[in-house]
Amino acid sequence: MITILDYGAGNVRSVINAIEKLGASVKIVKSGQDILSAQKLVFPGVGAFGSMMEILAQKELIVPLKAYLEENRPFLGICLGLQALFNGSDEAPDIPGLGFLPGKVKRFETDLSVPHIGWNGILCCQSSVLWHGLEGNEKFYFVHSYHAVPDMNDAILCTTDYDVSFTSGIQKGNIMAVQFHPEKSGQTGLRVLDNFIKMHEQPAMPVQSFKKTRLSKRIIACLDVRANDQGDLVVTKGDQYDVREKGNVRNLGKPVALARRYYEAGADEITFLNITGFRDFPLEDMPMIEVLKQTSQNVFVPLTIGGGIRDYTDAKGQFYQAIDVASAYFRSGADKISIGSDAVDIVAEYLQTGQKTGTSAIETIARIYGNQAVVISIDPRRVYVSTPESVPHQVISTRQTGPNGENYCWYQCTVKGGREGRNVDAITLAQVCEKLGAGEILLNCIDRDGTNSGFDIELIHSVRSAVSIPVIASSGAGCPEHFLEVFSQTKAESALAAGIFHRNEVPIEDVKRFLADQVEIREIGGKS
Ligand code: 1PR
Repeated sequence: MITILDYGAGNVRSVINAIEKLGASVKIVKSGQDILSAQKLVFPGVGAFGSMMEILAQKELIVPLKAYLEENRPFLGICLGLQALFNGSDEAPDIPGLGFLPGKVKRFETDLSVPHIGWNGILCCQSSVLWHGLEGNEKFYFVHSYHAVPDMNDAILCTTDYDVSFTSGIQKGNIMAVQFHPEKSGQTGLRVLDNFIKMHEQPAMPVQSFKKTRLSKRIIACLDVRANDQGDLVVTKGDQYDVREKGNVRNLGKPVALARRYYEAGADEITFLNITGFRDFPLEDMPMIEVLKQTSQNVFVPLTIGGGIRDYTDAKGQFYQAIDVASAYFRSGADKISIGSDAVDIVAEYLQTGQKTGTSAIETIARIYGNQAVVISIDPRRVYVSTPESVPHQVISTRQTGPNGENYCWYQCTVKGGREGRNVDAITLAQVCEKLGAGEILLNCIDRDGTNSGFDIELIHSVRSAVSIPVIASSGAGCPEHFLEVFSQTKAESALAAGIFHRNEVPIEDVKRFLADQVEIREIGGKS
């Protein structure tokens, strides 16, 4: 029996699913007594350090947790569950941590994008029961802006490089914790969890070791989901956002089955976009929640979901906040949510007032679930202009000239799946969203969507250069070479595709095989 400390913020369902998949039963902590009577305790910390410690205090879980740790009983902390063990964090300087290990948690200071999101390796410093069956060259999924800095080295279990070398695992007796997410790290992660469940008598040491670890570029499969005219939830795909062919919604498969296929093929992440979320409010349109629940039972890589995340009043006058929708998604297995239309309205308002309200969906969700959980999905369209001064927007010079020979363009943000344009450009949108607390940008391009003509490199380069959070390049992938192009000509951290994967024109395996010697990627076939 594995006891899980779920304090109610973020995706604990994936940890439960992973442990159950491994054949163990799970008990959720309801009170401090459940901690004291646990045989093995897993603490999957998610969200923000301050709110985590406050919730633990409100629920009177801090004293029993400290007692459990002091008794040296089997403990596995994950992500914030590692950070909580230290004295405190720069993320919430006034709120103490558990103080089990001396040291602090600090924000990454680097020119690389923060959060550190994606698949990176580990350098093992100590043998551990967690390492059974690992070769040492595996990659794990990380997502965090802060990292532990122990005062003493003796508890460091492993380190990872992200510009600096940081502590990615600690071990003191039976107390173990990892900064990465084993429940999101495919087969390798499941092995680490299984090792904790089994608690072999002897520790193990992986045979190989990297000299330095490197963050991989991520390949993301995207599933645009909506109900077709018969009312079935299907994966669809548009050409420049038009998903109808001869009047019918294109049906490219079932969401849960396709997501599983992509996971098994080596996708580093899966994104679901509920593309009619702007009119079908997700809390009334429960199938998407069901899709997430079912997917997270068998897919152990990160899941992002977008569509309809905004404040909403239903026909009976009941008011829902965007965070209610996000919370329902996180509880159902999402690791990140993505906000599209609402982000454009939030930014338009910010540009008028110059003030943060503190109440926007971006701010409220980031405050509770952490910046890394908030992705902004941008649906821009090129607008050509003859001079940079002719519009009050961030204009770029383009090599792809306009219909009247224009050498400049700006990227107009749209809402409602491209149906309406707004007076906001994509570069400004990304910058303001970063300021408001977004952790990642999913950068689509309506002109390229479904064309197989390659990513819009100029757009991606301009947006990525303007922000310090990771950018997912999206729209237009037609062959493996397009992925190489986007990774070599821009600093995008990941690239997303839909049509070529759905139609099996270019399987994910082929993209990864092609990139293998040219770009740092997570290998498929055995590892991770
Ligand atoms: O506005 O917060 O409700 O979110 C709605 C979400 O649905 C947004 O993220 C928006 O991008 C998405 N969406 C809305 N309508 C469409 C549509 O296609 N009609 N899909 C749509 C956007 C774009 C990409 C696509 C890539 C790669 N899909 O996600 O997967 O362009 O495609 P490709 O590789 O085939 O070129 P809200």
